[in-house]
Amino acid sequence: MLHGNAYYFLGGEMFTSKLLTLVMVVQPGRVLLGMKKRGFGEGKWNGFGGKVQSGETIEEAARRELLEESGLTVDVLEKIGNIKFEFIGETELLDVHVFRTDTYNGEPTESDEMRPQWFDFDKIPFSKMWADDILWFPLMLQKKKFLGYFKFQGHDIIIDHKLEEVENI
Ligand code: 6U4
Repeated sequence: MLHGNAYYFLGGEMFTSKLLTLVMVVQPGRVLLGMKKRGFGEGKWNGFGGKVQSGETIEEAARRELLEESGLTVDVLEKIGNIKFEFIGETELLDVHVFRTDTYNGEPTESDEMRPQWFDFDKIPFSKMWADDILWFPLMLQKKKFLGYFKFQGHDIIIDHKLEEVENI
């Protein structure tokens, strides 16, 4: 199924939404993150992902972005979360589809956009990550599925959020 950008009405205001992917590569006791070298989220450690292009499915986009940014391919990508982000003053919501994989092919390789590094679960650098990550990473690491909504003021402050574990996504 192909997906496009959607329109929402919230509190009488019209929002558009942009589809994005985020892939978390997990191994026993550690997770692969990338230091974002440019663009949205520059200077933060994050999973691998980006915008869904027209003509590709969300999962195809997730695989493409993972390969472009980390050099890895995967056999199984499990869909584990969906998070919507609102930024005060902006009418575009980010609709981020989160995947987890526990096996991968290749070696993590630095790209123009990302510098990959493994982090032990007890050394995840949350202070240098998006502020929402510390809230949903515990669910992701326990293989729980979740839906989230975060409202940001600027790029660092969360002023409202909802996060729920779900059975199916
Ligand atoms: P290009 O087209 O390369 O300039 P850019 O504007 O850098 O893209 P892109 O495509 O890398 O953005 O997408 C942003 C990535 O950041 C996606 O993988 C989604 C992820 N992301 C955005 N907000 C996030 C947040 N609050 N928490 C998080 N990941 C987030 O963990």
